[in-house]
Amino acid sequence: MNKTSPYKPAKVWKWEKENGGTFAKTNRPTAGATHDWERPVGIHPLQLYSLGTPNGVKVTVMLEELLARGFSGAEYDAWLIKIGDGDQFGSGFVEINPNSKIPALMDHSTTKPTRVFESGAILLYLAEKFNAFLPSNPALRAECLSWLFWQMGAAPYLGGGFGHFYAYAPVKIEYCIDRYAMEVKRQLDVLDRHLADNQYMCGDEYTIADIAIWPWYGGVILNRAYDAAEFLDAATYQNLDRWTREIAQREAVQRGRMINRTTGPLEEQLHERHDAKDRPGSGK
Ligand SMILES: N[C@@H](CCC(=O)N[C@@H](CS)C(=O)NCC(=O)O)C(=O)O
Repeated sequence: MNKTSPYKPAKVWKWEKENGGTFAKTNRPTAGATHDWERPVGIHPLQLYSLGTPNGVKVTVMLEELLARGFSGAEYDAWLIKIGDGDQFGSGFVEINPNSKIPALMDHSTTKPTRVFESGAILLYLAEKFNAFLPSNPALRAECLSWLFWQMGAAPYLGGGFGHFYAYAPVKIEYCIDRYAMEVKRQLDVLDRHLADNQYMCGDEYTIADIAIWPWYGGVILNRAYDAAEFLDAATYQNLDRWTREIAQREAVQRGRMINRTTGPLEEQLHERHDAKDRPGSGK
C-alpha cells in the first residue's frame, strides 16, 4: 500500500468545492436553514419528520411497537424528509432539529408542543412517556441505557466511517476501509459475545436498546447495509445472526422499517404514514 499522499492540508481549511461523494450536493460546513419550509402537521399527537434510514427506522419501529402494545397515544403522522434533496435544511425542520438530521419528533400532546431530536433521545422520550420498552429495575435500566448510548456512539463508525468509505466515497482508499472495517468487526464481535449469553441486549426483555441496535447491526447481518455482509464475513457472528433474525420476525419491526422508506422493492415502501390503515406497496 502506498502510504504517501500528495495532499498537504492547508493552514486553514476552506470549503472550495464539492468533494464528489454521494452526499456532496447537500453537505456543507455550516448549520442553519437554507430555505423557508412550513412544517406540515397532521391529526395525531405525535408528528415524525423522517426517512427510512437506520436512524429513522429506530423511531418508526418504536412507534409501531407502542401501538402494537395498545398505546393509542402513540398514533403518529410520519412525514417524509428527503435528505438527498436538502429537506433537512428547510426552516420548519431546523426549528425542531438545529442539527438538520432525521429523525425529528414533535409531541403535540403536551401543553406546548415538545420537540425531540437525536434518535436515541426520541427512543428514551417515548419509552419514558409510555413507560414501555425500558426496564424499571435500576440495574436493568442502567444496562439498557448503556447499550442505547453504546449504539449512538458506535454507529457513526459503521455508517459515517465504514459505510462512507466502502460504499459512498468517490475513490476506494485502502487505509480508510481497513481502519473502519476493523472497528466495525470489533463492534460486531462485541454484540456477538454479549448475545451469546443474552436473548436480547438487556437479558430477557426486548427494549429500546434492541430497537436502536437492530436497524444498524442487523442491517449488516441481513446484507441491507452497504452490500458488505460478505466483506465483513457477517455470517460468522452467529449469536448476532440469531438475534437479528428473531427481531426481524416481529410484526411491528416489519411495519416500522417500511415507513418513510423510499428505496428497495416498492412493496416495502410507505413514503408517508398518516393512518393505521396505511399500507406499503403503493410506492407512495
Ligand atoms: N445521531 C443522529 C444521526 C442522524 C443522522 O445522521 N441522520 C442522517 C440520516 S441517517 C441525516 O439526516 N443526514 C442528513 C445530513 O447529514 O445532511 C441520530 O441518531 O438521530
